[in-house]
Amino acid sequence: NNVVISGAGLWNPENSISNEELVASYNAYAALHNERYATEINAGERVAKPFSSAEFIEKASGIKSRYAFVKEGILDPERMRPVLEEREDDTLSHQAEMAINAAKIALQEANKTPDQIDAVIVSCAYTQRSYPAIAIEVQHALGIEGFGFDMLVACSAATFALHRAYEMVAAGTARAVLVINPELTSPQVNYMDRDSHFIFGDVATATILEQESSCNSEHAYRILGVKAQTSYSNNIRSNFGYLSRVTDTDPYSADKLFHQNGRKVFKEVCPMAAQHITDHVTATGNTNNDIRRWWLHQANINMNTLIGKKLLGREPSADEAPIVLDEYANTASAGSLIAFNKSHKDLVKGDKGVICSFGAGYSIGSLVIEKI
Ligand code: CO8
Repeated sequence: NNVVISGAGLWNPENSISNEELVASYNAYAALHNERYATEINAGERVAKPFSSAEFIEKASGIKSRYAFVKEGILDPERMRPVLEEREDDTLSHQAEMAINAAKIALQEANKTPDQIDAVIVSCAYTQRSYPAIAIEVQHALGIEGFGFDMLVACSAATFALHRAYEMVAAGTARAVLVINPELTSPQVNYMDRDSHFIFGDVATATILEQESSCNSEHAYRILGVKAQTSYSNNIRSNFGYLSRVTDTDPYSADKLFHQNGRKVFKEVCPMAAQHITDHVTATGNTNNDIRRWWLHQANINMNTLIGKKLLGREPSADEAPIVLDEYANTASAGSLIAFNKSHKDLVKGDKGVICSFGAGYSIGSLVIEKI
C-alpha cells in the first residue's frame, strides 16, 4: 500500500525581529555588561562582550529576520529572554496552541476531518513538559480518536516523525497520521551570546500522511523511500533538562542553552548530508539530476549552497532548492518543511523531490517523494 503526503500546514507567529533590532539590543546588553564589569575586565579577570553586527549575520547565515512566539523581553538588555506567562492546567498550552494552528491548515489541505486521523505525533527540538504529551493535548483539542505521542530529535525531529508516520500507515496501524512540529526555540536561545543570538526563530509546521487509496487531496506526494542516520557529536548541545533541579546547577548558565561549535558542524555535517542524500536518491532508482526540488534543512545559507554543489556539481537555483532562512532563520526541525509548504504546488505529476534535515545529534533524515 503506497503512502502519501496529502497535506501540509505552516503557521508563524505575528511578531518578527529584524537583524537590526536584535543587534541593537545585544549591543546595548554588551555595553552594559562591559561597563558593569569594567574593573574585572581591565584586570583580565573577565572577558569583555564583543559587539555583534547585522552585516555579519546576513553574510554568515543568510538570516535577515526571525519570528518570535512572544517578542516581549527578548530585546530588553536587562532580560534577554522572552516573557512567557505560565498558563493554567486547564488552558491550552503554548506549544499545543502553535501545533493546532498549523494542524488545522494541514487538515484542510489534505481534505481530511479529525475523525479520519488515527494518530498524532508532536515532534520538535523541545517540548515544554514531559507529560501529558503535547500530542495527546492536541489530539484531545482537535477531537481525534486513536493515540498520540511526543518525539524529540532536535533538527531531525520533523523528518524522523514523518518516517514513523510512514511506517504506521504502511503497516496499516493508522489510516492517516498527523505530524506536527511546534518549534518554540526562543526560550532556549542565548540572546547574550554574540555567536548564536541570531540563529533561531519560532514556527509550527504540520503534515498529513495517509494511504494513497484514501487520498483526495489536490497536491499529494507518494513516498518513494525514507532514510535516517545518526552519529554522536557534542558540537551542538544543550544541557538543559529535568536533572537541573537536583544537580543544583545554574539554570541560566550558557551550557543549559543552545550552544555549538559552528565551524566544526559546518565541516562535518555538509559531506555527511550530501553523501546520505545521494545514497538515498540512488537507492530509489534515481540520480540527483532526476530531482526537481530540494527542500533542505535551513540552518545556514552557505551550508545549503555547499551541499547543493556536492549534489549537482553546480549551485542549485532558488527554484530547485528554495531558501527560507532570510524570513524564518533556523527553526530547528521545521526548516525543510517550511520550504516544502512554501514551494510545492507548482510541481507536476511525476516530479520528484527530496525533504532532508541535518543537524544536532548529529542526525540526518530524508524522504524521497513523487507528485501524483
Ligand atoms: N557579529 C559579528 N561578528 C561575529 C558574530 C556576530 N554576531 N559572530 C561571530 N563573529 C565573528 C567571530 O568572532 C569570528 O571572528 P574572528 O575571525 O576574529 O575569530 C568571525 O566573526 C567568524 O566567526 P565564525 O568562524 O564563527 O563564523 P562562520 O562564518 O563560521 O559562521 C556560523 C558562524 C553561522 C555559526 C556557521 O559556522 C554555521 O552556520 N555553521 C553551521 C552551524 C549549524 O548548522 N548548526 C546547526 C545548529 S541548529 C541545530 O542543530 C538545531 C538544534 C536544536 C534547536 C535549538 C533551538 C534553540
